Amino acid sequence: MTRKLYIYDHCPFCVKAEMIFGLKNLPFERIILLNDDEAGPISMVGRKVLPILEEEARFMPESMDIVTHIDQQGTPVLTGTPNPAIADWINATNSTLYRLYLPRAACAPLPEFATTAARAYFVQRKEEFTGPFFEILKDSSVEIASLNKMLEMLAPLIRNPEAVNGTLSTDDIHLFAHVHSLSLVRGIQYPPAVEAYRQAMSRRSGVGLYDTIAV
Ligand SMILES: N[C@@H](CCC(=O)N[C@@H](CS)C(=O)NCC(=O)O)C(=O)O
Repeated sequence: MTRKLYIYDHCPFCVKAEMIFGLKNLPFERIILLNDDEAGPISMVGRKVLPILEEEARFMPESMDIVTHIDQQGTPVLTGTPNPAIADWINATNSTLYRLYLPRAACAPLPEFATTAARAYFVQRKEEFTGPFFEILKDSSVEIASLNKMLEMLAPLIRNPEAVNGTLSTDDIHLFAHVHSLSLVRGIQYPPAVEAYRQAMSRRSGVGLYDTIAV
């Protein structure tokens, strides 16, 4: 069976959906839509949202529904118990991360922004929430320092580079998607435990980091 996963490369929810295929070594067709393609997702699930999984002409939205569905094919891999401290850490860093991330994603050489119109669509919609991107990009030093401090607090929570709590769990899906977005921000300093985790999860999930295009 060929499964198709419709995604935007920059989208952390799409990263979650992609990860489970890599973690389970299951093949899939990776299809990146232009960010201003409204008709495509609407024709599949009735609203403009990605990721979407297409399986035997049926369409499934919602990243964690996709993760659960794919994990249930054969032997599940996400068998570990989540640690609430990981969700707390993600929540505590979420707004700072996405304030830094969105303007950088908007400049990045990603396929969903292959046309000027697609990039402009993203900028216009996201700036409604964040304010002008150019203002955010002028100086990120305070936010970067705060994230660097938070990463020092994440390090002791990582029990194993191969799985944050020792056994793969949904925490790995949420945490790696988060640090994947962070990899687009230049100047972030990763404590050794966090660096080992980023690299191991990138390898295991097949989702590459943005380090080489960080802004
Ligand atoms: N709850 C959804 C949220 C997905 C979501 O918000 N996706 C964003 C991209 S990161 C989206 O498609 N937003 C509409 C848009 O970009 O126009 C999930 O977990 O899959």
